[in-house]
Amino acid sequence: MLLDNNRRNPAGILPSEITPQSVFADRRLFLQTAGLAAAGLLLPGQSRATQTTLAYQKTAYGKEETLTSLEDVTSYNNYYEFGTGKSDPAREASLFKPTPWAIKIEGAVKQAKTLSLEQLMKLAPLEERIYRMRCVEGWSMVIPWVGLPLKALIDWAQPTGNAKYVVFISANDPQTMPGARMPILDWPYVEGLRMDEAMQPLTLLAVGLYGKVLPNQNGAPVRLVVPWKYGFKGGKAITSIRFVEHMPQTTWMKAGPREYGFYANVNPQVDHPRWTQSSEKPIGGGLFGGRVKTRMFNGYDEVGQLYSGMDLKKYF
Ligand SMILES: Nc1nc2c(c(=O)[nH]1)N[C@H]1C(S)=C(S)[C@@H](COP(=O)(O)O)O[C@H]1N2
Ligand SMILES: [Mo]
Repeated sequence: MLLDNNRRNPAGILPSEITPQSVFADRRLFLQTAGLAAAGLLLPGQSRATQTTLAYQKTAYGKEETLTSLEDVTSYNNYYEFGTGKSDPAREASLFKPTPWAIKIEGAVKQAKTLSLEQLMKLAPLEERIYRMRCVEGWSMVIPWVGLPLKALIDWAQPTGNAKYVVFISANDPQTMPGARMPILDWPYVEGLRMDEAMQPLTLLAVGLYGKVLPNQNGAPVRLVVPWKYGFKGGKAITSIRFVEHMPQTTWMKAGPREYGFYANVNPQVDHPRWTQSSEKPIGGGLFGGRVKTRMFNGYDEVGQLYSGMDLKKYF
């Protein structure tokens, strides 16, 4: 049959391949878009982020710092639910749906309840805070977050006297998160803070960066930011906040108890078993692209009092 067709059509074009002009134009447009996406010019998951501008107040936090570029902040990520490669989240997170969103408040609270993203964003005025972030892997970025102090949510949640720690549970949606379909970590991603760390005014629930809502790869629609701790404390796409009496087992403690402690304070004197923590590489910057010295508590000295009397080599 194929031979017959070819005989009738010397150019070798099968009837099924003769496309009406309009369909062809559509397909060309699609291929163009796909090509741009493949070339990294259209960052998947950024359409919501690039369209939605937030209303927020500027603050003095970090205004002396040199910002990491938006391009680097949104294309070099750790988000294992979308794969373990740094460029995986920007490429793979476009199917993830950050709206509508609700956060469960549970555990040791006066009353368990749920709040929407919109309700959350009304608990306190949104602020821009420029924070230095340091990943335990030895790289850092300076990011202009938009968010509200976690303290505002905790005050609203009304924890009971039994609440000594706060647990943050990230989204676990294998349908839209290819990494979550694989046993890379013990899903869902779980992080935790001691109550006084959670109430510390620096601790932020971020809903945006660079003035716009969070791109999916950075933890849309809401993620934790704790600037004096290694990046892994900042759980992304938080679905539940649970108040508990005992120190929780977090995802990274389970994955490597010798490597990742509960506190995870940035501490240049406590090396990771496999590499130094005394210096870091600023992504996209630094003098001649080199490393800079890491500061205790990532330079946020005011948190030191939270740990007075604690042996920070033991409680790493
Ligand atoms: N749910 C979830 N949250 C996460 C991670 C993750 O894999 N899954 N990675 C953490 C790590 S190791 C870092 S360094 C930061 C990176 O945040 P960024 O990609 O917005 O810079 O997210 C943290 N939050
Ligand atoms: Mo990290």
